[in-house]
Amino acid sequence: MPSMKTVLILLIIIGITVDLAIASVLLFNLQPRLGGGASIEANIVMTIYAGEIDTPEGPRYGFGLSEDSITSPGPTLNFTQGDVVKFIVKNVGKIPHTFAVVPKVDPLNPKPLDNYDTGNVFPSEETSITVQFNQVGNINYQCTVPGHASLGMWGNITVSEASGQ
Ligand SMILES: [Cu+2]
Repeated sequence: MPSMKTVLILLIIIGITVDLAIASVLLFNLQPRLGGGASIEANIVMTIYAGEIDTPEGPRYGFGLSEDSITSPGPTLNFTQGDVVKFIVKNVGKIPHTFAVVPKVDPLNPKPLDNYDTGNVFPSEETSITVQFNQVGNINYQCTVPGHASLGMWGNITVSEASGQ
């Protein structure tokens, strides 16, 4: 039979282990929130393609809702207040790009809303970011790589009032 002392030590060890497990789960869950509300359940999932395109005016950068519909600037995205949108951002171009939600396009010094910025997505890679649209109004998305928005790598976002409110 194990002594009372051994049992107590075992119980303390089990207690610490459980605490550590709970703490790591909490920390793990908090992490995505810092990066843009990823822990919130999305009601819309949208895939955004980022890349470069050739135009009569020369090479431009842009976004599209399919790989072969990339435009410069990108398409206008329409949402309703309260929408939680999971953007899957795929880079189908040849250089790194980002996707960020901003109050206003700024090619050199963008200020993403609530850190809603994927950071670099490298060619052939994809990432996702979950964005909650709480405020009615017209905002933008853009690539935050310096200068890319100047080459058309941005688009409009409209957030409309939910009906019946
Ligand atoms: Cu870019």
